[in-house]
Amino acid sequence: MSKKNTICACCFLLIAGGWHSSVVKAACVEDTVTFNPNQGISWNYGWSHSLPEFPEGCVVTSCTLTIRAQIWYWGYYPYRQDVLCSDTTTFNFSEGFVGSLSTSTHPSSSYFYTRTFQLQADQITWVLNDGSLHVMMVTYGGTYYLDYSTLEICIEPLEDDIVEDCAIDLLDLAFLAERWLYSDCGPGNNWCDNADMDHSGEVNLVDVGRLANQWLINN
Ligand SMILES: [Ca+2]
Ligand SMILES: [Ca+2]
Ligand SMILES: [Ca+2]
Repeated sequence: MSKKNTICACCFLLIAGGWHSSVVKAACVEDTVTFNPNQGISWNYGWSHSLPEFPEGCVVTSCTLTIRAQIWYWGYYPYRQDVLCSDTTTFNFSEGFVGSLSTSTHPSSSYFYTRTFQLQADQITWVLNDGSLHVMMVTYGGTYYLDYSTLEICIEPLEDDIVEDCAIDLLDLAFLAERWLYSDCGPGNNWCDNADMDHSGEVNLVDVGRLANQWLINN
């Protein structure tokens, strides 16, 4: 980035304004752990998911755990298996309960069934704090097969967050300044890496005005 361009963009940021439109992009990331679906498992079984770390300020729209499993034998009453999660490798039912597999979710012992659970607010913070979540299948004497487990989290991106990190800040301004007056923006280069916010093909005053607007709204 040249110094001249940075100064220009900063000046414009102070004087520009007024232009505004609503563009909300979906941003979901997921992590899938696969198992050997032919390998029978007895008793409790744990695994871990790992996602990128999330910056503070991200608004989570959904966070789900999807498990595909076949329950060959339920074991003793209450004929269910419980899914727990944890921030550590220690699990407890009161904070970590995610959901249950039962004879209604898995009616036949001959088939795999896929079930998706919504994580609770506290459990989502365990994902956000370092991107990782520990999961445990708790059985009551049963035997089962696991195919895969997927942890997915969806973040609501800030409008016009050029560097999509849930904050409108100097990083976005610097990024825009680096692309100042680029005129070859299009779908092929993701509109100059989001810097061409209005998709006009060029990074110019209109884009700086838009960033300024979001800056005022979000800071
Ligand atoms: Ca964690
Ligand atoms: Ca940003
Ligand atoms: Ca533009």
